[in-house]
Amino acid sequence: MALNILYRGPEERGQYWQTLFAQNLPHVNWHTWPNVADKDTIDMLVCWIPPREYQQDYPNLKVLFSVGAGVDQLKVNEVPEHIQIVRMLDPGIQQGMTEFVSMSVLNIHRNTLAYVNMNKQAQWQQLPQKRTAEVRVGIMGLGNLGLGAATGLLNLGFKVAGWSKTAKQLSAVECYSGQEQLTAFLQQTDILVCLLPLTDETRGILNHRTLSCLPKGASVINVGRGEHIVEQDLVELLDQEHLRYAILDVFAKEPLDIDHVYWQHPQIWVTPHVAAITQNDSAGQALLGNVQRYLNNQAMLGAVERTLGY
Ligand code: NDP
Ligand code: OXD
Repeated sequence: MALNILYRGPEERGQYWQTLFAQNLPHVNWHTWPNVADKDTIDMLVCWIPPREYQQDYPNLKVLFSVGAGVDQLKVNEVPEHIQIVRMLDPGIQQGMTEFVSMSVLNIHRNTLAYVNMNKQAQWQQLPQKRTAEVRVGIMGLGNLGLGAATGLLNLGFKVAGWSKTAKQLSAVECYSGQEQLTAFLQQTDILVCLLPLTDETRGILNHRTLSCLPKGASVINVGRGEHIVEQDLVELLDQEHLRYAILDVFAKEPLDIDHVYWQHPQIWVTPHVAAITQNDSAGQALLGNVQRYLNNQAMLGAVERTLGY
């Protein structure tokens, strides 16, 4: 029986992937939401946010593919057990994230925000400059993206530590794991990078208590999800100058409201969820590879562990 894939997302990406599948797996039928003649035939759904009634509308759905690395937007807990959830392991996303984290850490390290503010007032002032080897970057989340970012930062000469759920041993990265080592990890971090998935365990993990464990003058980069941070606590610690800067790419509500306090805050730099964009070519290959694995009865790469939520 033919395999039927339903795609929901930007038109250009859909056309690119449809062509890729037609060239490589011509017996697979590609449909673009909402144009489906027989909804009962759909086996796989590829999307960022699924259509509202997808579980009822596509009763024979077997796989839900996220077009992004994260899956929290799919509401993992609400997806029935018989539907497998697979996230996107796109080398293009990893490369983009390594670039964004390196850029953000360097901007904090080289005082870019301070110089931009001083520029506006024609103020000539040289700020003290440390060497990268004196700066400790701590990455929360040592998964696909955290490991890529760690490599990029090590290449720039930063001291790198990481925190994950399970214990790891990595050369050149000081590894911490579990709740019991979170405080020790934070206490030795000058620039904190959040690259965690959003789960019940990680929601609100950056709050007054945890952010206060960072040394005075530390900075925060959030490229995980907005809900990892308790916004009011972050702003309070920036205002009190316990924290120096925050570079924020993700927000609890996106787009960020026009009157949100973050926009005008002199110590905050906002970017509109652009740290790592899914790349049509490399992500298309990743999707194609997974569909081929599925057809060969092999395990797909990036399959989500239900009990963990990522
Ligand atoms: P992975 O699943 O590969 O890695 C997740 C990491 O987080 C793992 O190291 C895991 O630990 C750790 N982790 C999970 N839960 C906990 C916990 N409770 N305590 C400690 N560590 C924990 O994910 P990726 O690296 O691919 O992606 C991470 C996130 O980045 C995505 O979920 C998404 O939210 C975000 N993202 C943001 C983008 C942007 O543009 N801003 C783009 C792409 C992704 P362990 O290794 O022990 O399992
Ligand atoms: C992703 C994202 O998860 O863009 O890929 O945030």
